[in-house]
Amino acid sequence: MKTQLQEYKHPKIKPVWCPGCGDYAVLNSVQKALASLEVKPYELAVVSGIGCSGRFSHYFNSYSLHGTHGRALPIATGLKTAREDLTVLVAGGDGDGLAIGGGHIAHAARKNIDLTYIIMDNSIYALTKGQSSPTSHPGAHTKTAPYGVYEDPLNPLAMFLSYDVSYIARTTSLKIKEMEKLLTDAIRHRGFSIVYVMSPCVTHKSLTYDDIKSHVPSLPDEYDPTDKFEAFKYAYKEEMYMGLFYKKEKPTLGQRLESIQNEVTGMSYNKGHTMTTSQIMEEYR
Ligand SMILES: Cc1ncc(C[n+]2csc(CCOP(=O)(O)OP(=O)(O)O)c2C)c(N)n1
Ligand code: SF4
Ligand SMILES: [Mg+2]
Repeated sequence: MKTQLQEYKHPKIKPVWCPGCGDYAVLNSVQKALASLEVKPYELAVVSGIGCSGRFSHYFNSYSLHGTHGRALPIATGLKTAREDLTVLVAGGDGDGLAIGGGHIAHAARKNIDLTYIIMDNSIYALTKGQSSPTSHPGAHTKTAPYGVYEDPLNPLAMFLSYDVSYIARTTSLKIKEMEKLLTDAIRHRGFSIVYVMSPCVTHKSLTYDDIKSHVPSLPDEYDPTDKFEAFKYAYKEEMYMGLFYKKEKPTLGQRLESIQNEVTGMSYNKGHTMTTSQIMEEYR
């Protein structure tokens, strides 16, 4: 029987984000994407970092874990390796994922672990009341830069491309239909996918709905998401292009480990006998 949208929502824990926060639209779109893919709540695990966006995992009626700051990806990597059968989603903010946790993206990409990472970027550390993040706009006034942000911002898309993340999309809480479609596609993708969402914060106003409205063209129809050089070109454009930037098919971590396991367990060792892993281990006692 088809799972109803309501069944993904936690029966008791309701979102406590500020009214108008961009993260509501992300939560709703993720739950709609799961319903359209018919992922059952008991087949789903959601892991999140710390921040307003880090509350994401609370709101699911599924396996969920609110991890430590910046460590959602390694936690999810362990979980997915132990339970290949689960659909694993990872969620967090620009501070959690691009500052303290930024180093983990490269390694999730190298493994091509089959996870979907949803990054809600509001250009600020919102939960802790407005410190600069790696994507804060130069010159913006924040709690840690009262005279204006004095560092260059990261270009997250270029970073994901250089790590060869196998599915990279940028979208925004303002384009709900497009976000839902990209999330569905990313969850379906076999490998490490990132859906990078520009999600306004109405309280700290570091990224506002107006900022986004004036900047969000979609990638052109003729755009080829398998062309990495073209993807870099669009990642560096001043306008915030939205859509699927890059997609590549390559073996997932699960497939790589399975092929090693098959090779070892099927190994014919000296005497022409096929040996099990425990028999091979016995040889080393
Ligand atoms: C090790 C550690 N350092 C710092 C903090 C404090 N802290 C909590 S959330 C946060 C930033 C969150 O920013 P972001 O990931 O952008 O999430 P947002 O609140 O903007 O959604 C920080 C620095 C912490 N919880 N743990
Ligand atoms: S402070 Fe900003 S990011 Fe946090 S819940 Fe409120 S609007 Fe959302
Ligand atoms: Mg943030």
